Amino acid sequence: MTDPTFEFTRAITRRPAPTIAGGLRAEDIGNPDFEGMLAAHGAYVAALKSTGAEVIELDPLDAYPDAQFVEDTALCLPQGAVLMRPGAPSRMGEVAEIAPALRACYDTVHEIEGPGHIEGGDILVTGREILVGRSDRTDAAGVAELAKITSDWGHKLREVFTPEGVLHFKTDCSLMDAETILSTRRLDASGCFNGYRVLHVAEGEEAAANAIRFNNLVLMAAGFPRTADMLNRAGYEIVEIDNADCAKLDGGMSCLSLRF
Ligand code: CIR
Repeated sequence: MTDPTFEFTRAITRRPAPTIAGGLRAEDIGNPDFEGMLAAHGAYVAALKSTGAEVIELDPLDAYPDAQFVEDTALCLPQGAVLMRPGAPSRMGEVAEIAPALRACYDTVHEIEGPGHIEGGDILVTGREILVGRSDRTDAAGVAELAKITSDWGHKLREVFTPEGVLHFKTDCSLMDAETILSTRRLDASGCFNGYRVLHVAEGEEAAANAIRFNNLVLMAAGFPRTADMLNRAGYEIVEIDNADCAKLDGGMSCLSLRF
C-alpha cells in the first residue's frame, strides 16, 4: 500500500524565468541571482527524480516571475486536482498556465471559481484531513469553496490560521509522514496540530520549517544544521538544497513542485 501523503510517482515543476527579479516579496532583501536560482532548481529536480519519480518540467513564463512556485496554483489529491484562485493579483494568470499539465495527468480537474481566494501554499494534506490556513492570500470564501469539492471526495477539511506576518500556512510547517508534522513553535502554539506528532524546527531556524517529504527523502533548505541534525536523528533521510535565492522571494521547498 502506498501512502498518498508522501509517496508520489510524479511531480510538476516550472523552471525559473529570467524575470524573477519581478517576483513578489514581503520584504526586499535584494534580488535573487538568476544563475544561482537555476542551479538550485536543478538540484531540487534531481533530488525528486532520484527517488524514482517522473518530473514534468514546464517551461519558464517570463510574464509571471513567481510562476516557478507552482504549488500555489493547484491542489493535487488522489481523486483529482483543484485549480486554485491566488490571492495575489499578479499570480492569477499562472492558473491557466498550469491547467493543461494537470488536465493531461488527471481525469478530474475542478476549479475554484471565486469570489474567494486560495493558494496551495496554505494547504497541508495529512493522513487524516486537509488543513487550510487562512492568510493574506487565502480567505474564508476560498476555503469554503474548496471544502465543498473535497468533501465530495470524502476528505475532512479543517480551517486554521496562519500566524500574522507569515506568507503561507506551509511557510511554517511541513508533513514528514501521515502523522508527523515539522513546525515552527509559533505555529504549533496555535494548537492546530493537537493530536499529531510534532517536531519543532530549532530556535532561530524558522525558515527550515518549509520542507517536503517526497518518497524516501526530506528536501530541506540548506543552512539549518540543528534542524537537519534533529531530523536525521528522527530517522529521516535529508537532502539539503540551496534556498538562498528563492528565499529572497519568500519561496521554499514546497512551493517549487506539485506532487501526486
Ligand atoms: C509569492 O509571494 O507569491 C512568491 N514570491 C512566493 C510564493 C511561495 N509559495 C509557497 O510558499 N507556497
